[in-house]
Amino acid sequence: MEIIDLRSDTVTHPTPEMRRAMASAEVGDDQSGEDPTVNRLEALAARMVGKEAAMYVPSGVMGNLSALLTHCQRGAEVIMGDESHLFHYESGAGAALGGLPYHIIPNGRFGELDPDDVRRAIRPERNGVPPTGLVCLENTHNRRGGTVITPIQIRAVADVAHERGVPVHLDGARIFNAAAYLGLSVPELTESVDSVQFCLSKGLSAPVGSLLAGPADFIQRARKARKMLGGAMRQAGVIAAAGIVALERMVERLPEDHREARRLAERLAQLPGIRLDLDTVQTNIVAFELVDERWQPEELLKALAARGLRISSFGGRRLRIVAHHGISSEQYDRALEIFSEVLVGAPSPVPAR
Ligand code: TLP
Repeated sequence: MEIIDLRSDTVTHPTPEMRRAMASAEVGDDQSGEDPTVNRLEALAARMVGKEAAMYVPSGVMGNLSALLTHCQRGAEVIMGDESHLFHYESGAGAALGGLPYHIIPNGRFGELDPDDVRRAIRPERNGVPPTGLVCLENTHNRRGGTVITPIQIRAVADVAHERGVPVHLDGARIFNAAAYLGLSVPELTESVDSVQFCLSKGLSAPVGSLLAGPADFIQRARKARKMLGGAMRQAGVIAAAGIVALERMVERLPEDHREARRLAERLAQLPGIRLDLDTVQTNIVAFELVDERWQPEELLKALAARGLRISSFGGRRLRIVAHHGISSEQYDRALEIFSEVLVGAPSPVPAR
């Protein structure tokens, strides 16, 4: 049986061009700064996100954690959204390993933070009151359904934080998707934040890796955090080579994923038992709620999987589909058919493209 895996864009495989680049990559000891391919990737990444320098890390979690540890002193609070990936899916690492308590404020419908909430959350400097170390934003916003925040929204939060001397970190795991949606360059989305983490291993299809970017002195200090976390590598050029191909070749095609996600969402929204806010379908993620009480979400996932369709869950009745490079238009059509077979009991006509 053919498997259509829409759980995440992290399931993407390296392209043939990436594999060729990996096989012929020039390498050296990256811990001594001697891997020419890693150096090239870091320079390219920094330029593409409009920052002075960048550091290659094995994962998005390590990129975010390195940022938290570099920006903050032990005991400082990190302000973040209650629906953020940092809060839900990163093992509470900043708190567990860095002694950084999380100060949670509500995420808006599109993953935005209200600047007034941020202002109220930043602590006064007083004995006994925990200092505020950092404000974190996320773009695109995973649990909100791949939604995008604009440069104006980012700047409004950054201005409030900076007025109080607090830096801002952007979890931009899918920042290239956000830029594609808005028709802007990534630097326009990062200019008012102090650091940004983005992933090569999601929609961009590289097998491994993320980058943390920011001012040169910040990245120099972040390298110490990466080393402490065990994330400093040796001949990492072998994997960084795929990252270069990801940045040079895979960014332009992201709108294809956005179009397929939209097409899928519009059809899904018409099926019984599904509540889907089409306004939030902006990039490659489709988040929706299973409102048909006859279905338990786990049972639905099982019924879909039995027909070859894999999707993921946000917990509760909220489910997620992610469009990505590995899936053809015909497979999206088949995915819709499977949904229809399961929820309605009969195959739906293949939608017009
Ligand atoms: N997101 C993954 C996992 O949560 C399963 C996914 O499938 O969406 N920030 C954001 C916004 C992310 O979505 C992710 C990964 C990360 C950070 C962490 O990246 P990795 O998994 O490379 O450590």
